[in-house]
Amino acid sequence: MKSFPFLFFALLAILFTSCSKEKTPNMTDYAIIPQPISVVGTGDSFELVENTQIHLVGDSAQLTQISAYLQQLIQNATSLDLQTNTETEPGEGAIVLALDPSLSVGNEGYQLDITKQSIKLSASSEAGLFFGIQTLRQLFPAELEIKSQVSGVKWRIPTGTITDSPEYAYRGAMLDVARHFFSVEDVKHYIDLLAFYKMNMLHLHLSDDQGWRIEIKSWPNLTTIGGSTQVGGGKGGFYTQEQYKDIVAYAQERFITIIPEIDMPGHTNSALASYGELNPGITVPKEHSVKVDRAALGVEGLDPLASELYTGIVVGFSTLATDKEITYQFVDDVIRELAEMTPGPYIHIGGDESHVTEMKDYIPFINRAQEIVAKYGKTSIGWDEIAHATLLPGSVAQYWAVAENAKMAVDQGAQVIMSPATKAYLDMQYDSTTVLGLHWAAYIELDSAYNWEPTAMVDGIGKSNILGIEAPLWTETITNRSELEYMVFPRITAIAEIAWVPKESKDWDSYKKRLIDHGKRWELMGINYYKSPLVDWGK
Ligand code: TNX
Repeated sequence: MKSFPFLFFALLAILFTSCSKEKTPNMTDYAIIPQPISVVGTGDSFELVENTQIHLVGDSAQLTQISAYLQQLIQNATSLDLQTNTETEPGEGAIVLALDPSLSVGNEGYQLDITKQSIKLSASSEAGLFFGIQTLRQLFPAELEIKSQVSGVKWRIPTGTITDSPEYAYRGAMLDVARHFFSVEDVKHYIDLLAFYKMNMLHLHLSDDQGWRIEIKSWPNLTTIGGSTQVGGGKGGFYTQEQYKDIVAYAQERFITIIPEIDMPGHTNSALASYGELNPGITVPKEHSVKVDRAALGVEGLDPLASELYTGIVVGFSTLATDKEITYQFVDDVIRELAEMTPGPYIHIGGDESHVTEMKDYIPFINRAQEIVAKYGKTSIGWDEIAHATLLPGSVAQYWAVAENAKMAVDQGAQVIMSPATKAYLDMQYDSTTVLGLHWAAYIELDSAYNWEPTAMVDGIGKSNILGIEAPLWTETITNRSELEYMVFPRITAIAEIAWVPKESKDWDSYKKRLIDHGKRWELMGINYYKSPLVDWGK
């Protein structure tokens, strides 16, 4: 009986440690997408409370803006109104955002040190801090994503250290606002979702046969006529220059660069319907052609060669008149106005599927378009077909369909953006039962969207030739925000992980598990996502 008290206490101790073990958060179990390079947990937790402060270290106007972003994010759900300070030493319980140029975490990398007493996020650039905040956000309970006050949640995160930086500099998505128009609010919503996954490029496909979506002051019919409809014959729409600048600024605050695309010389019917001078004489496919209602649109003096508007989805029937000088005046004006309101380095000139432009006309056209882009201080991106032309130094080819084109671009010294239609196209159906989308390239289930390797797509194109990855969403069949979300989620997170994580660290099983938590977050955010049967989403 003498050993009884000992046994009793030993049992109690075992019980205690096993219980507290269950409660101990382990940072490595948290579902972060994209998976950070290094996560080391220390088994405790930090809790946000009333007097937690945000402490800024470093001198940068953007730092204040980043801190306001974090403050707002936290306030939405927690209703904690965290104060920001720069003067004093960080007190107990502070969130420190430190800009430290000497930190060697790469241009967009960050380090996150969380202890029981404080959170310290450091980076050598503002972008790094912003991406670190996205990681921090994913460590909080999913309810943080609710935009209104939540009660009964302890705002705790696990302690430990995360060191992280991206594999590719270009991590992008494309939204086709030409086939169906999307409002400024919809685009901003998409920008917010991309930011959550550390994407840093949004390519806007601003013109196509069915619609012209950006105001060009020197060619006003482009929007009054060219912007007046869309696939299926809806009323279409366009962004005024003010609205476009507003989108650009919104994206900039989220460290996302807007890349505007004017697709040329094919995919231009909306321009040809607006200005007959640009039309070499093409007519639109009879089915889905719509007469321009000049009286209703208030346009006069339309050139007799102007084509009709087009609301179908056939591709490849249109071309600009590549032999007319006015065409180059048009391209010059459009690029000039676009460049003036685009702070990012790139302008996308399209160049795809110009099936009715002869190669002998296509090549000089692309050469001249690139020169015009360069004249206004920007770098050209074009779909892989542009490799037939002489690429200017720095021009980028976007691989979507033809491997030989991508290889030709690389042989000219260009870098490539990887957007293989069979893997990265978000408009491809998940399987044969998917109602939205197309399947000309492939059915792309989640595993297919995740399990591909950019450096293994084209013989002779390796890591150093690849600027990054982009997932395009073409919108022939996508008409609104909810449909957009359904095609984008969850596949965009697979693309984000491919773009951020080195290939050795990619892990389908781990990704699939982490998605379960993200599914919960999407539900709280009100996102309509595809519940892939490959993921155990839970109830
Ligand atoms: C091909 S991808 C196109 C687009 C279509 C898309 C539909 C590319 C450069 N051209 O015009 O919208 O397929 O998936």
